[in-house]
Amino acid sequence: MKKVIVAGATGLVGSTIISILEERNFPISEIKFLASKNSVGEKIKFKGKEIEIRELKASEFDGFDLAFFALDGSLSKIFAEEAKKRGVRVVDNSSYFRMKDGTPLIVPEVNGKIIKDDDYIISNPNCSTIQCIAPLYQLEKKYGLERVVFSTYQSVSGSGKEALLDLENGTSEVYPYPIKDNILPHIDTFLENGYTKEEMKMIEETRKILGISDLKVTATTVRVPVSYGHCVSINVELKKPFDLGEVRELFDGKLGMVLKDSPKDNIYPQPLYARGRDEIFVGRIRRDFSRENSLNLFVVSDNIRKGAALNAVQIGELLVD
Ligand code: 2RA
Repeated sequence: MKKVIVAGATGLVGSTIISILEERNFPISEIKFLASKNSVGEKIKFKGKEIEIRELKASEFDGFDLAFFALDGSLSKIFAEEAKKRGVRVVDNSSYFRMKDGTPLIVPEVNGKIIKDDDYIISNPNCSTIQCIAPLYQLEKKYGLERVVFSTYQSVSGSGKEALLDLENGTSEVYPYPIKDNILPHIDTFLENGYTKEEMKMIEETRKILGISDLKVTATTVRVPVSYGHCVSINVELKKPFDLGEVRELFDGKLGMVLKDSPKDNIYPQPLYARGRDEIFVGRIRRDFSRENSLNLFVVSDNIRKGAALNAVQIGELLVD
C-alpha cells in the first residue's frame, strides 16, 4: 500500500487520475490532493470520503511514496525535484522532463521495463504521441520502421477546461481564433523551424520511446472542434514487405488496441465512441499504393485517459510492482 499524492488535482487530467486510481483500486493507504491556492479548502470525493484540497508546497511531499503530477511544466520543474529530494517517486504529465537524458519516457505496454529502481521522475508522454506508440511498436518489431508521417485531429480537451468553454460558446479565450466551426493547424507555440512544439513533441518523443534515434518522422498537428478524443492518421513506410492480414493481427487485441476496421459496415475509429474508454482504436488500415512497403492507418483514443491519466496510473502500477 502506498501513500499517494495527486498534484494538480482539479484539472481535467488530475481529476481523471483520481477517478482512475479509484476505478483500478490502486493500492493506497493514504491520499492527498494538491492544487493552487484558489482551490484550497474545496473537497474531492475519493472512495466515499471527502478529502480537502491542500496547497501545492514542497513540505506536503514529506512522508509520501508516489505523486502523480498534472501541472504546468514550470511547476513540475520545481516540485518534482522537491518530491525526489524527499524520496517520493513522481509520474509527471508535463513536457518538462520528457526529453531529458536519464528520464524514462514511458508507455507501459511498450517500454515499461526500462524503469529502474532509482528512477524518481518518470515522464508521461504527450497525449497524441501515446496513442500512436503501440501500433508503431508492433510494426517496428515485425517489419522495421523506415518513415512515419503523423497528421493529427486533436480535441479541445487537450487544452484544458477553458478551451471546452471556447468550443461551447464560440469564444477565443484560449486559442487565437474561435475553435467552434473551425480547424486550427496550430497546437502549442510555433518554433523557428516552422513546426509547432506539439509537432516536435510527436517527432522526438516517438523516437525516444521506440529507441530509434534516427527514425524519419514528420508531423502536422491540428486542433478540431471535438470535445474529447484525439485522432491520428499515420502513414508508415516499413523496411520489409507486409501482409495486411498480418498487420491486422498485430493490432487486434494487442497492447491495449482494439481493431475497428470494417469499412463496408461503416466501422472505423471515432472520437464519439472512444470517449471515456481506455482502449486505442485502430482502423482504416490500407496499403499506400503510392510507395513501396507503405500503409495508412487511423488511430483514435481518449486523450485524457490513455493519452494522459490512464497512462500515468499504469506507470504508477509499474512502480508499485
Ligand atoms: C494537446 N497534446 O492536445 C496537448 C495536450 N498535452 O493540446
